[in-house]
Amino acid sequence: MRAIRFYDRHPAPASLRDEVFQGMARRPRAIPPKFFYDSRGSALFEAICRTPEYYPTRTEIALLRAHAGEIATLIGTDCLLVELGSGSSEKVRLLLEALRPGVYMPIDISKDHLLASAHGLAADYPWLDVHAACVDYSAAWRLPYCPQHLKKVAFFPGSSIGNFEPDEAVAFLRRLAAVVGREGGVLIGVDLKKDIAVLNAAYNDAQGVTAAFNLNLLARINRELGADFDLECFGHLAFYNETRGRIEMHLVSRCRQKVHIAGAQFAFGEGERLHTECSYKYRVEELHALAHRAGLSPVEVWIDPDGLFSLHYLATAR
Ligand code: AVJ
Repeated sequence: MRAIRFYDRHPAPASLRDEVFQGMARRPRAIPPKFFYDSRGSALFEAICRTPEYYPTRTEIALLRAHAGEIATLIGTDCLLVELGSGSSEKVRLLLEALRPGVYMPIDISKDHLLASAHGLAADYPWLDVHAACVDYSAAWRLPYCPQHLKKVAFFPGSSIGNFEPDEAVAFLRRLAAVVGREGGVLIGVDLKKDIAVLNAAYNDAQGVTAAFNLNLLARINRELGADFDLECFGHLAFYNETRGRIEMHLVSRCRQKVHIAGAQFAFGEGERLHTECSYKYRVEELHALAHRAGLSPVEVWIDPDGLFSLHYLATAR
């Protein structure tokens, strides 16, 4: 087995405090969803992916399984495969086996999670060169290692593109296009618009795993910033906003209360919301429009038989 390379570009620990304070000053209050993913949050997200209501993960895995051969034909072997937000490694394993890339570069904000999965993959695929990078890709970023001779392909699974506002998604895709360069590609999983009851159920699972995931954000702030959020005094709220074409998640204050974070005091009214996530859903044509604005051309799209989820291959200009 080869040693993996690791690049630590993690934002200083101050960024959680800064972004929480900024978000608490906003009306309505909001905290970016990237802070869900401490080690407890990453584990809870994996548990969400196993709930019967949360269809995206298993549907995307089935798409990758069914079309790995076609994807490999489009991309070819020996590329530099960048994976953004490398969550559970099940999806990328299917891709690695079909593509046999020269270099695999997982990028994630959650350092422990990233290292654990990078080591697991390096152990299972002795032929694979693994360069892992701890990066916040919601801000400006570059490849920490960039061999000129390899075709570069970015894999962005899980419909994480949905966390961005549409204009931000275009800016993010434009940056991805620059990262993969000429003749590069982007393989991206995107959740589709569909029956509202199916969408609402996916973010309100009966076991309450999504609620625990949402509330863990407050637990994390308690742990890392010495705050005193009482988790009993906030409720999970998730619903599909049809006008905006997105799922919204919020934490709702159950009563009037005061919370202390790193020495500062914040009052919450009863029913006051803290917005924690948007998850946009896109029809194929809508995603194509975003891609065009970002300088990417749609090459292929795969959709499951129930029309739940899409997997797009986009290419930069030759
Ligand atoms: C990882 C952002 C794609 O939006 O479906 C799952 C996160 N939040 N359940 C999503 C999430 C609540 C997920 N993404």
